Amino acid sequence: MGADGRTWGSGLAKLYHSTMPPETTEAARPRSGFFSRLRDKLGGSRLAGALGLLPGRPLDDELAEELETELLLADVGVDAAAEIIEQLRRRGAREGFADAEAARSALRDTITAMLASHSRPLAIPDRPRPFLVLMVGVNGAGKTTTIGKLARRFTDQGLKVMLAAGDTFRAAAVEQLQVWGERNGVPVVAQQPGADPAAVVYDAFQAAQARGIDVLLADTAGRLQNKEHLMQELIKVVRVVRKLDPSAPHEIMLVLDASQGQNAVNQARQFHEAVGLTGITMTKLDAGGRGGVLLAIARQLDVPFRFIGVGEQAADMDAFDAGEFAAALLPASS
Ligand SMILES: Nc1nc2c(ncn2[C@@H]2O[C@H](COP(=O)(O)OP(=O)(O)OP(=O)(O)O)[C@@H](O)[C@H]2O)c(=O)[nH]1
Ligand SMILES: [Mg+2]
Repeated sequence: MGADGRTWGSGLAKLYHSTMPPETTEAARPRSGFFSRLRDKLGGSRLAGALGLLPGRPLDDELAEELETELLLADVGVDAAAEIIEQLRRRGAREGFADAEAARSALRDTITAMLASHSRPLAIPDRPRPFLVLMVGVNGAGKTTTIGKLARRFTDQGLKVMLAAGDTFRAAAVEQLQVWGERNGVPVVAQQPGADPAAVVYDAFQAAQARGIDVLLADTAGRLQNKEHLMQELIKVVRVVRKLDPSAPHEIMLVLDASQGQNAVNQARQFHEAVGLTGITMTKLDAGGRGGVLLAIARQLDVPFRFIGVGEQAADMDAFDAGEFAAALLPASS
């Protein structure tokens, strides 16, 4: 490991293991189609009520208000909802809607178009090495879990992965990361609790360079986006690691919890202002979150949407896809 870094013993990791959801194997839990599971979870039927009334009737104020309410319930936000309704109104005036399905399909198209330019997957290029992904986000958003999922994904792609325990703040954060390291068979660089996160990531980057690692995934402590000193800590991590590679971090990924609703917009804006995000991943779409907030974020920030998480297991994540996401928010048959 790095000069001052050390790998935590697996004993601690085993202890912590008891507080994490156990890993289920793929065989033990056959997956239905990923997006059909997401569709089930998102329960898009709530959006369908107003649309069912559209055929044979103009999108008048009364209907627009009903549709707006349904969009707001899906966390779409006031401005994005207004834009959607305006576009739907124009399309309705132009083409009419033959039936409820035509109206739904028009709404899906509108949502897809609003998200399409943000649908840019994270591809690890051949250079630079190591490719550093810095994970940021508020408390409990799913940063560490997403690192575990990404480690699995990149390992499956044949890439050499290493994890850096940049969360030196929360008790047991290192052990949680260590469990994910063990599950994926990848090394974890860590220091003692309370260590400077910038030093941890710096050392881990050097260790990754020395070991020919392809992708270094760096965890950070959860923070409130309005807590200035925590943001300063992140800014320092970025500044310090740039001494080793001026182009690093190569991805600064914000993890957002879908169940936080509109608050995610402020989080995205404030993290972007502090460190300059290059990607957003949304978690917990299986846990009551509607995910419509991505439409609000898409209007405000030009930051790609990378992945969506729908569970606690390593396989419960997929690349963001605008069309599939829109379809999940609004299924054809509801
Ligand atoms: N249902 C569900 N749970 C998730 C998902 N992603 C993460 N979790 C759970 O959410 C909780 C918090 O996840 P963590 O990965 O520890 O979040 P974090 O951002 O690292 O949290 P801090 O380290 O405290 O800042 C854990 O219980 C995870 O298992 C998801 O996509 N779906
Ligand atoms: Mg964490």
